[in-house]
Amino acid sequence: MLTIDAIHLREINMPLASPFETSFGVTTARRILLVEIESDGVTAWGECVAGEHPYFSEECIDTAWFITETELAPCLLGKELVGGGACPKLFRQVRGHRMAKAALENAVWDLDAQQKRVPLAQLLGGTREVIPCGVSIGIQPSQAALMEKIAKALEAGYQRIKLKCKPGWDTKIFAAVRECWPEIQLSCDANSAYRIGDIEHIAEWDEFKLLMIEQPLWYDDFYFHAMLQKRLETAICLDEAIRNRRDALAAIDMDSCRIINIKVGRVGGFSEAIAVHNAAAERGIPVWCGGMLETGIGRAHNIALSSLENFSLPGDVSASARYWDEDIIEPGVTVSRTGEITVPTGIGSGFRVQRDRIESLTVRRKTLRATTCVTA
Ligand code: OSB
Ligand code: MG
Repeated sequence: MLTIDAIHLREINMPLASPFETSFGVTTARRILLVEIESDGVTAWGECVAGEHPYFSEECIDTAWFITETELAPCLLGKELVGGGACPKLFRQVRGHRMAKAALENAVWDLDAQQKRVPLAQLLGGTREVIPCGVSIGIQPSQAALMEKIAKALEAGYQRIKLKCKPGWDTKIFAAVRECWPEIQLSCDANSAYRIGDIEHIAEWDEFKLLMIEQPLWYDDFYFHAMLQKRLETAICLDEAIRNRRDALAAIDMDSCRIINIKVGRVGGFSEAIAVHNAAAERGIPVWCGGMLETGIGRAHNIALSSLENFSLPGDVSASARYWDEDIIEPGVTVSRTGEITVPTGIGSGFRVQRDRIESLTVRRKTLRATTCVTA
């Protein structure tokens, strides 16, 4: 049993090593909500992956901060917990706000692993010793710039290249990349930039033998994705649309997708991420771990999650240096020449949090403690 004595919220600001452009815009720096929980003198961290704007999902850092402070933290503080798995029930009354919930729940799992003196990956049920890694390459200022980025990633050993795309940055780009690299594992991610009227346009991509097409249509849709999947040879992978296990079941059953991207923040925490993983595994649907431009804290949690058996496709979990000039964990995450990350075998996440560095990046903070109820 563990009891959460205090929850520290902070916002850090961190410039990205290079700008990241998707169909919703360019990100040059991140505003990130970190939570640190305290129990019996042990502390553990969680990262909230909500963006600066509510573009990927309805959440953003400011809604996450507000809901964590006013709703979620009070649900946890002072409670006796058996572990991270106890969180979803405690948070049940709050609808949505899954990224805010995940930051706290994941911190509780991390804390539990530390108290039990086991690796977080093991506590989650992971079995993989190394995880296969891919990269997500943003929309570039030019085709030449893109080719250069791909060449660099392949040289570093990454096993799969995912291209962010949108109308105007798609078919021609895929053709150019395929011409240069006919055999690599290649995929694309539209972040919902297309509509069902684009069905014939998207069907042209079959010739590029993409590993998958990620979230081409509306962020909350299964019906039109199923219609599109019927028209395609290429597998659709859903990202934004999968919020929980029930969504995964619906999407698989309707054949809206044949691959699922699991982001622990998007589904509300490790418990639900494991449930989605298991539901997909039972139905023969492979999954992979998505990324949200995380710092080392979220990245370490993604690595632990990716150690589960059905994370069989290369994830978007890549080296710290791709995102940050200096990460906030030590050592930074590194990828081998064969495009793999070794799952740490140390206690907890297996990485040390660089408190001094976090301190220097902090722009806002708040400590919440269990309010002692004075009874007459
Ligand atoms: O859709 O996978 C996505 C980044 C921010 C928001 C959404 C997405 C992404 C990425 C980058 O693709 C993944 C990463 O390298 O962290
Ligand atoms: Mg995506």
